Amino acid sequence: MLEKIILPAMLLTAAVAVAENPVVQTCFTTDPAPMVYSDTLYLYTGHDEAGADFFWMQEWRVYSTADMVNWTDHGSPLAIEDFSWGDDRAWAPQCVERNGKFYFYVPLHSKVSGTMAIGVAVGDSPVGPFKDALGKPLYDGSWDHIDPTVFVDDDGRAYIYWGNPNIYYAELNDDMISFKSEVKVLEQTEDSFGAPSPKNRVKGKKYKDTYTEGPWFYKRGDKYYLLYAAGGVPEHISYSMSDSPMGPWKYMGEIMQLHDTGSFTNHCGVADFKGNSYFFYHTGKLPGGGGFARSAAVEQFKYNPDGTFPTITSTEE
Ligand code: FUB
Repeated sequence: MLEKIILPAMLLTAAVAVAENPVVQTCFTTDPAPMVYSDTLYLYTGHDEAGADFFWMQEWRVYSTADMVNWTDHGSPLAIEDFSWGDDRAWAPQCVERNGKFYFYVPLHSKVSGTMAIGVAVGDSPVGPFKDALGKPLYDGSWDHIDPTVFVDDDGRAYIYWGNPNIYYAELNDDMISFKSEVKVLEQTEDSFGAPSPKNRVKGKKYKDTYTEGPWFYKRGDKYYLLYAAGGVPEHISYSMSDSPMGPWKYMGEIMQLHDTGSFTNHCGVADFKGNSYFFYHTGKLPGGGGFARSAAVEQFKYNPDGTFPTITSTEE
């Protein structure tokens, strides 16, 4: 039986929802990835351990809410030990639904390559249990292979992006666990991402921005969005937009500027839920928190009339 816990996440006053951050106050929760399914918002996170000196992370966690006020802790339905070929670094996840199955994409350290790899687990429920779908990595062989983000388009075609500091992308097959297209490295330019691809960046040159990691890919209306952590260390959140799922992309600017979040990384996920838009990210603001002890936070926001993002500021309310 799942234990229902009330986390002090949101206070409702009249018709206005006010965030109380961090969302989860019972443990450290990183790299928040929201998924809306059947009237519920599920939040998939990583899990930093208190006192860690690096991102030595062992499990992913799931929370859910029907009202952005009361949150249920579903524990950890997926961990490093569920991947026979992995050994640590349970980094930024995303779960997506297709035809009643739930596909949980994760980066983890691969014993096969000795670098990072993308894995995918599958389950029949948004809260698991999940099982390694392939028994091997979906994509392996470089430290670049982190932070997968997947979106199933209105026409049923599915796409995946990931990477640090290069951006990789491909179309997935209908089975969601194999590639339909070849995997390509996206050529970054100043117009598309604020700076050229890492290999073409001139040392010491100041660019508008620099893609770093943590892409979050989705469509809203007829526009495609790629949000990402940018600027190296410390990170802010920026975004690009496109009229098509595989680009070309246009750099649009910063969403969450650099400010004192107590964490040198940031990592975003966005969802529309029950008529409101929410921007999830992480901070080091839970007591005892910091760069390796991060916590999911959320801000409600409104898109500009043309679909662009307003500037979003981190709050502790
Ligand atoms: O949580 C581990 C890593 O830190 C993630 O994969 C990155 O996006 C950064 O948040």
